[in-house]
Parts: sequence; structure tokens; C-alpha cells
Amino acid sequence: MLILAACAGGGTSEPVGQIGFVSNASGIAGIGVMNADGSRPSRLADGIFPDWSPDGHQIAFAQRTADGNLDLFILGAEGLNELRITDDPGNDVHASWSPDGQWIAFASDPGGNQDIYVVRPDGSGRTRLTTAEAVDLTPDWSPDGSKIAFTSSRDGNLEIYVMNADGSDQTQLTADQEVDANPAWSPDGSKIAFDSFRTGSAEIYVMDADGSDLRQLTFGTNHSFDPVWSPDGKWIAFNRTFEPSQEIILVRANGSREIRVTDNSDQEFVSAWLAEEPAADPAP
Ligand SMILES: [Ca+2]
Ligand SMILES: [Ca+2]
Ligand SMILES: [Ca+2]
Ligand SMILES: [Ca+2]
Repeated sequence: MLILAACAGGGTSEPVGQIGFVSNASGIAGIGVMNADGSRPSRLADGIFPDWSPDGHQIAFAQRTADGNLDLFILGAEGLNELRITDDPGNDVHASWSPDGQWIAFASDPGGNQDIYVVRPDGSGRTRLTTAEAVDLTPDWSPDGSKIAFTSSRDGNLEIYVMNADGSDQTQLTADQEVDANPAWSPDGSKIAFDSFRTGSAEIYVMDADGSDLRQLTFGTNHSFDPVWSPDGKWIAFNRTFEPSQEIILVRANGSREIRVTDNSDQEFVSAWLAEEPAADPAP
């Protein structure tokens, strides 16, 4: 059956699963999920920068609180049992769940300078991983949990870096005078997708996880940014600007084909790609 299915697909397998996103559309206005073909969008919660736990049962996200800055919250995938896990003067953004579910990496600027932190999903164990007097943001865990890719301006402009999950061995992967940002590890850990302005517009690129073998996947004048891999590693979802709207687009990981998922006047931003519909939160 598997062989037959592969032959029938002829290498054109359609994207499957659920896309987690943020939208300003009426009826969503916050965090939502939809099928990978754009059908059945539904609202889950208020907030921005959502990331789903590895088991799909919980969402970590940022929300503005009464003291005027963004803090991190966790709730069940159906919007139940909200738990606040940070409470500090910084804007806590870019939540990224570790593959074992034990940590959430995020970026914050409690002292005015943005750095990468990790915290346990119960709010304990908060640890600062970067100390550079530069912007450090958008952490993304490697699939084996050993490393975190991130964006930093420490060489004078934004580049892609990786470090061990304890913050040691911070290594620069890109070196271009334009913006390079938003790294996303492929599910097999071999590649990192990111966006770069090196052609004059933001485009999606893929490189090996050591920074070698750079490939440009998108071409155009509309900005394409913030890549997210499909769970099977065959597709990359990203955002594209069509002033004034924002749309979610899919591209084959080899660049051979694009699919437009949303086409409307609202602003949608992809945040995650889930293998299947988020599981219901277990009843307490
Ligand atoms: Ca905060
Ligand atoms: Ca910093
Ligand atoms: Ca750069
Ligand atoms: Ca749109």
C-alpha cells in the first residue's frame, strides 16, 4: 500500500495537517488553526506568537497584560486552563517548545536589551541563555533538543546563529550585510530555513544546519518571511506581504512548487504546522 501510494502521488503529495496562525480576521482576531489547504479556520485564543507543545495538547503564546507588557501563557489546545508562566517588565515573545516538552525558549527584554531565555511550562527554572549587547530573538529548538537556532545582531546586522540548549558554543551561521532572520529547523534536523533581505526583498532560504549549501526558495518583490516546516519535511509555510493584506503560502522544500493557502483582505501569519488536529485538552 505504501509503495502504491507513493507511485500514485508521483512526488506531488499534497500538504496535510493543520496550520496554526495569527489573524486579524473577524471571527479569529487572535490565534487560530485551519487545515493546510486553508479550509475550516477556527479561533482558539487571544494572543500572538503561538507555539504548540510536541503532543499538540497545549499552546504557549504571548499576551499583553495589565502592567503593559507581553507575558507568556499556556493553555490547552481548545482554550482551557490558561496558566501565566512569565511576569516581568520585558516583552516575552517568540515562544518555542522544546521537543521533549520540558522547556519553552523565548525572547525578552526586561533590561531593555533583547535576549533568549528558557522557562519550564509551569513557570519555574527561568534561565537567560544570551548576554550579547545586541538583539537576540526568534529561538527555534533543533528536533533532537540539543541546540537552539536564533537571530542576533551582534555582528552589526541580523544573522542566524546556533547554540547548545544550555547557551554554550554560540556559533554564527550566516554572514551577509542584509537582514537574515527567523530560523526554522527541518524535522530531520539536517537543514535550517530562514528569511533574508539579501536580494532586496525578504525571501525564504534553506541551508544545511552547519550553514553550508545555501539555497533560495522564493523569488519576487513581495516580502516572504518567517518559514515553518511541515511535519513531514516536504513543505515550508511562510508569510507573504500583499499590501495591505498578509497571506500564508506553502512552498515545496526543494522550491519546485508554491500553493497559496489564504487569499483575502485580512492579515494572516503562520506560526506552526501540526501533524493533525490539536488533541482536546484532557478534562480535569
Ligand atoms: Ca513580560
Ligand atoms: Ca542581547
Ligand atoms: Ca545579515
Ligand atoms: Ca490575507
